[in-house]
Amino acid sequence: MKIKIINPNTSRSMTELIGRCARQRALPGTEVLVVHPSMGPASIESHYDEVLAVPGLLQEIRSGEAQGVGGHVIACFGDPGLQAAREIASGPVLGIAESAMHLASLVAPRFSVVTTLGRTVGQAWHLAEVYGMRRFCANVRACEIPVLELDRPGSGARQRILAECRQALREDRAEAIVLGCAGMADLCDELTALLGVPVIDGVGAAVKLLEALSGLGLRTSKHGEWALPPAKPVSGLLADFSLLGEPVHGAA
Ligand code: 5HY
Repeated sequence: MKIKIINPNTSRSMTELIGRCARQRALPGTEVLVVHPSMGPASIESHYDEVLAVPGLLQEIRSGEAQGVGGHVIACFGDPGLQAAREIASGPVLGIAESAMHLASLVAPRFSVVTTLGRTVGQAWHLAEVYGMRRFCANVRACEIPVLELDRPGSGARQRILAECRQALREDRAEAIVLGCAGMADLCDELTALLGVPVIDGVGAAVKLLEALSGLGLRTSKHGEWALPPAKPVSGLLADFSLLGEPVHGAA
């Protein structure tokens, strides 16, 4: 199968890190495309950033559909634009937060999320609520590390994330850790070995879930809420996003 992973921010270094981690997890027969939009914020650390990232993300979903990809991953822990992406895609679309939380709930009764900035903690709690994961989510912790500092040499990010994970196991009674940023994906195996508990990275989780869905022949239901949106004129800067004249999925 061919999957397309979209880093919704526009930082090439993060896209490359996401690509390396995704390809490590993918089966030999899975072709992995990894992209970021040509427009949007360099990192996503606020509601404003998330909204600005969605148009470029949806452009990549539409081009992925034209490329005939079997599924998409939105590789940002806020799962920006996930529902809209599902409306315009025919294959499955997975967000890394939803994917990581669900897999964590299968291997531990309680997990803590360790993420970047404190201002994004509320969104992670909101997603846990929306995904029905509140009863598994012991806590959401922030390391106060800006997203683009994660892979800067000398930032001390790895040590701060490890310390926050250890506190989660001690203080939250967490029995697994969910990494709350796509930029932490490369720390997953090391943290698993150091902490001795399951550490779930959403990039790898989403890749394996897409492979599972593909193996079961499961695609996004077009029966109701996630059917293609009603076509209508769209004006101004977003005019190209009008679906007027768009082929209907599965139409003959
Ligand atoms: C992410 N931001 O995974 C989120 C993490 C966050 O640019 N990629 C980003 O802090 O919400």
